[in-house]
Amino acid sequence: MEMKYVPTTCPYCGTGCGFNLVVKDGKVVDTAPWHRAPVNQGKTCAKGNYAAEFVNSPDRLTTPLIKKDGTFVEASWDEAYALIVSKFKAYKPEEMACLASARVSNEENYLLQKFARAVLKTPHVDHCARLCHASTVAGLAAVFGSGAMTNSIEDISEAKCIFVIGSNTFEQHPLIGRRIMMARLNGVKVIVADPRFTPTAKQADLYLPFFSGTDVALLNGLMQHIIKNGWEDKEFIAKRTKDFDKLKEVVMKDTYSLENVAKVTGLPAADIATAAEWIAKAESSALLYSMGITQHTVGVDNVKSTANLQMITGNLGKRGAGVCALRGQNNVQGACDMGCLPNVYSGYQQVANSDLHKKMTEAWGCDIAEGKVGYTVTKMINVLADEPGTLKCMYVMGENPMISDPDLHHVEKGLKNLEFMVVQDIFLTETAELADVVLPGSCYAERDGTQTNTERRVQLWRKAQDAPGQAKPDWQIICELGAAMGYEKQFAFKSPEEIFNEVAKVTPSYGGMTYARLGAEGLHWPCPTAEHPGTPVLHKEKFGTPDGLGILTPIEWKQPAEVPDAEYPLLLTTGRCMWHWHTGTMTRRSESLEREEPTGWVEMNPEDAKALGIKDKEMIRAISRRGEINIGARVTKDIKKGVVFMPFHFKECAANILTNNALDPIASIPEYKACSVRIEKIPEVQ
Ligand SMILES: Nc1nc2c(c(=O)[nH]1)N[C@H]1C(S)=C(S)[C@@H](COP(=O)(O)OP(=O)(O)OC[C@H]3O[C@@H](n4cnc5c(=O)[nH]c(N)nc54)[C@H](O)[C@@H]3O)O[C@H]1N2
Ligand SMILES: Nc1nc2c(c(=O)[nH]1)N[C@H]1C(S)=C(S)[C@@H](COP(=O)(O)OP(=O)(O)OC[C@H]3O[C@@H](n4cnc5c(=O)[nH]c(N)nc54)[C@H](O)[C@@H]3O)O[C@H]1N2
Ligand code: SF4
Ligand SMILES: [Mo]
Repeated sequence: MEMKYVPTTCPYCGTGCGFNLVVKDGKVVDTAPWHRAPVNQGKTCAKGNYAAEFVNSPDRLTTPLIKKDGTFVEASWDEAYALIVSKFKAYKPEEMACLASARVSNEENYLLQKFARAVLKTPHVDHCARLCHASTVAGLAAVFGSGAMTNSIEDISEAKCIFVIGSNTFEQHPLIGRRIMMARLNGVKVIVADPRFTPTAKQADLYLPFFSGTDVALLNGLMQHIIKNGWEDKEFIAKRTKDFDKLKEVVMKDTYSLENVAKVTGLPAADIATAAEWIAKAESSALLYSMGITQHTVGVDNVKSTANLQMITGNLGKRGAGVCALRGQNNVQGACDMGCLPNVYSGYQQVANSDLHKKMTEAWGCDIAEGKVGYTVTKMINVLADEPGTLKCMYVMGENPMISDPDLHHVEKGLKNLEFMVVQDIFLTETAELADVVLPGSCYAERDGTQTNTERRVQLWRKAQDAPGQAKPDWQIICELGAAMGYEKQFAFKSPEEIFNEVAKVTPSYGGMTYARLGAEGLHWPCPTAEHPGTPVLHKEKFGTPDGLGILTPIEWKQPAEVPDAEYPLLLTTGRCMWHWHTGTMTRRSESLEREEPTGWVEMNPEDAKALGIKDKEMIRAISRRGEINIGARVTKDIKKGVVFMPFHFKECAANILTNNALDPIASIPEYKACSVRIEKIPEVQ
C-alpha cells in the first residue's frame, strides 16, 4: 500500500483554505490538516473536511457523450471534437457564447476566454461572477479604481469594530468567521445586519434585523447620524476623497433621519444610533459584506454605499479596516482576473481600448474578436429566451444555470432554443442533460493549477490522482479543441505552468508571479515585477482612480423591483446553508454533508405561519409570478415577520423557479435577495 499527502487548496469557497489530500494506492481517500496553510493554519470547515468524498463518486463523467435521437451515447474524444469543430465552424462569431467557471483554475479560465476571443472570435464570454459579485466589481472599481476586497483575511482579526452586512460569514466563509471570533477575543464590537438571525448574527454584540432590500436606507441613516454628531474622519475626507458635499446633500435629507430609517428598515432607531457610534468611534472598523448587498437591482448602489461609509469614517488603506467584499466561489476572483468577463481581458484590461485590443492581438498572434463588450450571462439567457435566433451555440464549462440562474422556466426555454450546446463538467448536471455534447473534465484533485482567493492571494492546486476513465483536465480539453479548430500555435501548452507564464506576460497585476514564487504562501496581486512582494492591503497611500481620490457617491434608496402586495404578500429572500454548495453537484454526492441537510426548506416566522395555519415541517406550496414549488416549512423566530428564506441548492424544490430575473442596470446581477411570494397549504387529496 502506498500512501502520500498532497497539500492543495479547497475547491469550495473563496476563503482559500489549504489542506492535504490523502492518497492511497493512487486514489484520493481523505483530507488531513495542512498546518502551514497560510489562510487557515490547518483548520477547515465541514466542506473542506469532506472535500475528498465526491472525488471518486460513481457518478463522475468518464467519457465524452454525444446526444443521438434524444439520448446520450458514449463517444471517443476524436468523435466529440470532430462534431464540435464542424458545428463551431458553421456559426458566425456573434451567434456563439461561452461560459467560463469560478470552479476551475486561473489557467483554464484564461484559456477559455482566449478560446472565445481568438478562436470563436466572439465577444460573448462571462461566468457566474455575474450572479454574485458583479456589483462589487463595478461598484468598487468606480469609486476606488479597483473592484476587489481591499484588505486581507488576517487583517480582520485586528479590527476594533466589525460591521457585517449581508454576509452569513460563519456558514458561508467559516474560516473568515474564525477571524471574527479571534477579533472578539480582543474585545472587538461586532454588528450584524441581516433579515435572518443567522449563526453569524448570533455572535454579534448588536444585531440589526432589517427588511431585505433596505440596505441603502440603513447605510445613509448611519452616515447621517455620524455626520450630525461630527464623528466623520475630516482629515481622511479632505485628503483622500472627493465629493463629500454631494454625498451630504443626499444623506442629510430628512428621509434618512433615524426615525424615518427606522420605519423603512423595521429597526429600533436607538440601535441604528449605537451602530453608527461604534463604527465611527472605533480606531479601525472593518466592513464585511457578501450577497445580501450585491444581489439586488440596486446592487451597485449598495456596494457604493458601503464604500461611502468606510470612506467618511477613514476606514480604508489601513489594517483592521476596509471594504471586505467576501468573494464566493473558490476561484471567482481568479475567473474575473483572467478576463472571463465580457468587457475585459485578463487584469481588467478593457476590450474597448484599442491599444489593449492591439496588445492582445499581438500577444496571441491572430485576429481576435473586435473590441466591443459582449453579452453577460443574464443577457445571454434573455436573448436566448426572448429573441430566438440571435444566439445559436453555447460552450458551458463548469456552470449549472438550470439550477443557479433566476426564473428557471425562463432559463429552460432559453437553453432549449439553442441549436448546439457543449457542456464540460465533472457530473451530468441538469444543464448537461440539455446539451448536445458533454465533455468529462477533471476535478480540483486531478490537476495542477492556481486559484485566487477573496483576498487576491494566488495559490497552487496540486495534482493528487488521475482523472477517472477518459476524463481530462479542463486545460487540456481546451488546448486540444483549440488545436482542432486550427489554432495549434495559440494552444500549444504542455502544462498549466506554461499557461501561467503566458498569463503573467500579458497581465500586469500577475506580471511578477511564477509557480516557484507562489510556493506554499502564494502572492497577493498586484504583483507587477519579479521583485515585488505582493499587495495584501490596497489603497494605502492613494486610490486607483485617475486622480488617486476615492469618490463619494450620493445614493438614494430605491425599493426592490418586486414588492409584496395582496396577491403575493411575503418577501422571499434566498441563499445558502452551511452544508451544501450551490447546485449540489458535489456536496449532494458527499455522504457526510448530504446527511446533515437532505433536502430544502422555507424558513418562516411563527406569526406568518400561524396566520396561514402552517405547522413546522409541513409541506407547503410557495408560489411567485414565475412558478411554484412544494417545500417543507421550517417555522422559526430566527427570521423577520413578513420575510421568508429558502436555500437554492435543491433541485426537487428549486428556489430559482420562484426568483425574479430583474437586473441591476449597471452590473446585470439578478435580484435573488428580494421577490414576492404567496405561501399556501397543499390541498388534501380526497
Ligand atoms: N456552505 C456554503 N458556503 C458558500 C456557498 C455555498 O453555496 N454554500 N457559496 C459561496 C458563494 S459563491 C458565495 S457568493 C458566498 C455567499 O455568501 P453569503 O452572502 O454570506 O450567503 P447568502 O446566504 O447568499 O446571503 C447572506 C445573507 O444575506 C442575508 N440577506 C438576505 N437579503 C438581504 C438584504 O436585502 N440585505 C442584507 N444586508 N442581507 C440580506 C441572508 O439572510 C443571508 O444570511 O458564499 C460562498 N460560500
Ligand atoms: N436563488 C439564488 N440563486 C443563486 C444565488 C443565490 O444566492 N440565490 N447565488 C448565485 C451565486 S452567488 C453563484 S456564484 C451561482 C453559482 O452557480 P453555478 O456556478 O452554476 O453553481 P455550481 O453548483 O457551483 O456549478 C458549478 C458547476 O461546475 C462543476 N464543476 C466543479 N468543479 C469542476 C471542474 O473542476 N471542472 C469542470 N469542468 N466543472 C466543474 C460542478 O459540477 C457544477 O456543475 O449561483 C447563483 N444563484
Ligand atoms: S472555509 Fe471555505 S475554503 Fe475554507 S475549508 Fe471551508 S469551504 Fe473550504
Ligand atoms: Mo457566488
